[in-house]
Amino acid sequence: MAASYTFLFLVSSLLLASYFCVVSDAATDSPNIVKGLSWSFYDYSCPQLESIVRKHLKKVFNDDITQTAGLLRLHFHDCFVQGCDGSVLLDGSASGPSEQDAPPNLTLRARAFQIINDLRARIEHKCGRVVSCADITALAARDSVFLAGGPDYDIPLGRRDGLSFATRNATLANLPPPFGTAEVILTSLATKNFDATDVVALSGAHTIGIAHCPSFSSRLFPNLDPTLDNTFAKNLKLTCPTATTSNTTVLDIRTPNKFDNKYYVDLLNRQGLFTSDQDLFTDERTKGIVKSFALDQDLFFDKFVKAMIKMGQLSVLTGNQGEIRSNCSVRNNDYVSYSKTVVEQVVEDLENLSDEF
Ligand code: HEM
Ligand SMILES: *[C@@H]1O[C@H](CO)[C@@H](O)[C@H](O)[C@H]1NC(C)=O
Ligand SMILES: *[C@@H]1O[C@H](CO)[C@@H](O)[C@H](O)[C@H]1NC(C)=O
Ligand SMILES: *[C@@H]1O[C@H](CO)[C@@H](O)[C@H](O)[C@H]1NC(C)=O
Ligand SMILES: *[C@@H]1O[C@H](CO)[C@@H](O)[C@H](O)[C@H]1NC(C)=O
Ligand SMILES: CC(=O)N[C@H]1CO[C@H](CO)[C@@H](O)[C@@H]1O
Repeated sequence: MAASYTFLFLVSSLLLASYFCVVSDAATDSPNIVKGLSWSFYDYSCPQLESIVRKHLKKVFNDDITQTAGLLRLHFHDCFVQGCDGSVLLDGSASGPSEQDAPPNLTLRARAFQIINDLRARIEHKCGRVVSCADITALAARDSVFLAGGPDYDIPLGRRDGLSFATRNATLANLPPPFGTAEVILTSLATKNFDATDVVALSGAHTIGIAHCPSFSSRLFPNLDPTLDNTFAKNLKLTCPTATTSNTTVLDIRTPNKFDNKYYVDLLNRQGLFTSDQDLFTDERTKGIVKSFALDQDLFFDKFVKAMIKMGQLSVLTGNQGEIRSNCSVRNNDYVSYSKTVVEQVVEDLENLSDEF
């Protein structure tokens, strides 16, 4: 009897101790959370949210692992232009040109938008219209990182969907160009409060995904950028015989579909694809950080998670701001026959997917 009480006491002390460790870790390590967002936002209104998203994405990536990159980039573009408000998802049709139509968005994947809308239908079916498209996009990016082999981490939720498009000019002004030097990228991201470590860590997202020739052909034509590794440059010229070919190539030649620290190993070997990547290993302010991430994947993961949580809170709408969009592609006001269409769609989804739940 006494022994078992002692045992229970030990166990509960251990549990308490680990509880307090977690709490104090959270207090010291966690980034600040914007007012209105929370780690437990949908715990009551949609407790299945995170498992619905993860389960569906596992299936999607089983068929095509390259979709992780499209979803990760979508969240980046959403957040950098006018805040993480889901505005990047809006179709241009209803209210004039949208973020999707500005040049940097021409290469966002159509499939990524579909996946977000598929997730929205599944979530609405389970929980009603309580989860924003901006939060779904943030969760999809988080799960893309993890399911591609990267770190798993919590993100704060509670974003609301924006009512307006970003202008074409705002889109161009907020997304830095791939031909920018480290100076350009550092200056651009500093306006959003990202420091050199954040910049190098966020650029590590280029450990997955692809790019089209025009995004890096200024390094090949008219003259070869001398910082390019010779063999790497030769192969790029085979893929891109002219500056405007629409061919694509992978961003990380070592492990193109795996979320790891090989992107930094590429940079050490002068095999970064964009000037904005490679110059991080030239500029004295970022070179040491690149090296440290190439040598220590856990360090990269740790800094990446911190920077992503920061990015995911840029100019968010919360509380009663904005709306919870029913169709991620359209504002509720513009969605005239919304209730009928959604009900029909949800019923159809339910029938088709009943074995999934
Ligand atoms: C730091 C400045 C950045 C620049 C200049 C930049 C630029 C680009 C460009 C030009 C592409 C290729 C587009 C194409 O030709 O198809 C690309 C792809 C990509 N970017 Fe970035 N990016 C930056 C930061 C980020 C950040 C912060 C993330 C995410 C956290 C990110 C995630 C991605 C991903 C995953 C892809 C591959 C997309 C796909 O395969 O569909 N990028 N980026
Ligand atoms: C957008 O930018 C261009 C070039 O910088 C400028 O000429 C134009 O007036 C701007 N448009 C708006 C609506 O601000
Ligand atoms: C790239 O595109 C060109 C046409 O513009 C084509 O001839 C060539 O075979 C393509 N190269 C690769 C590697 O896909
Ligand atoms: C969402 O809106 C788009 C654009 O108007 C439309 O094509 C699509 O069918 C809508 N989706 C649903 C589920 O109604
Ligand atoms: C559901 O299944 C029917 C056929 O059973 C098909 O016509 C329809 O396109 C499917 N809908 C979705 C959303 O997959
Ligand atoms: C102008 C243009 O081509 N816009 C595209 C931006 O990206 C989305 C998703 O691929 C397309 O649906 C738009 O047509």
